Amino acid sequence: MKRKVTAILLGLSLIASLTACGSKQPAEQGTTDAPAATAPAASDETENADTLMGSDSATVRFKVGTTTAPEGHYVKGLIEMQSLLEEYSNGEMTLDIYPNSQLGNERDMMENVGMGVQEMCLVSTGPIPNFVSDFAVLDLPYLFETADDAYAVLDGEIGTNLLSQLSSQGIVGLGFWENGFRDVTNDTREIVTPEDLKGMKIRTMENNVHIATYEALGATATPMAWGEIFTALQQGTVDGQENPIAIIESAKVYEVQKYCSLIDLFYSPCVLMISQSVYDGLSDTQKEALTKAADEAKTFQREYSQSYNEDAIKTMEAAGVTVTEVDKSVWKSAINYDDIISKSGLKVDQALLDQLVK
Ligand code: EAX
Repeated sequence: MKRKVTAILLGLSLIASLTACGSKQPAEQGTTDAPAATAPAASDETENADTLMGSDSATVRFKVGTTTAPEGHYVKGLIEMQSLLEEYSNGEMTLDIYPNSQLGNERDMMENVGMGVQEMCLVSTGPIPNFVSDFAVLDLPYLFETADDAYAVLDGEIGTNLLSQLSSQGIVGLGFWENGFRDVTNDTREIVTPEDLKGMKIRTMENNVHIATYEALGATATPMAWGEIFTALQQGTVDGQENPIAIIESAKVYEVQKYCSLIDLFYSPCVLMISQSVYDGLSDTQKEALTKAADEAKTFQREYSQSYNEDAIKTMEAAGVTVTEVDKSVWKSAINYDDIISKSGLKVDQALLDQLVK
């Protein structure tokens, strides 16, 4: 049973009308141990609206949007954070989670969070350089060898500086969570080397570095928001798309794409964002609960994401998809940063790039 709950967020400028549901009992709050991240049986585990809405009794509620499927790694991390936030705020604060682009595409959600009309979102770095240009360096191909290398940079000085630049947009960055290494799917032929990409129309994110990279590899890059992609694949407007395995599997992209090549071209983080005006209205104790819950959920979400891939690949193979390991050194040798930087129009902060490449 759903019912409407109207929450006045801390008497601040933001008054949000929020939808909550009545299924979660207070007794469910306050889980002390963060469950260990385990590989999901993604296809038979469906999160329903009742799981996604926070406890009814919480009075400070944040709507958080993502474009991804309820079964995917973003939402699992947010569900974990919902439970931690309820615990650390003694039931006062919670998240209401809206997956599947219900609150709009990533660009729109960022804008809305910046304007304070939506409290939170979890978005990939895809649209972020359109707001804060320095983020684009994170999208360069083969920048990170391993996820651990990426975590070290994203949780360190470089990541912290990037997150703080979001304040220019009215946004507080609560941390880098994980989307993952991006692979490519298509329905035309097996892709083993960049040669096989030639002439293919590949959907990319609306991100100039990604577009320039695919163009440099000989594909025709077709940028579009995630929400439009399924129809584009079904109708053959594009031949393929690129995303981390966790997204490909949880959104069942494999049902319309026969080939998946593990090129790991970009490491894709995502950023948990909250509106600056909402954040500023919280008490120190509330901010502390929020930060603690976000940090712990980030660790959980990354572990979960890492554990997901192997099972997801098995699911795809069982569905008849040809999953191809590639020789990444061949792909790396086809990449030239100067070329990509000039084609993407990236105004690179050379010191930042040098620091990253080092
Ligand atoms: O943020 O647009 C994309 O391809 C993203 O990877 C997806 O929406 C998750």
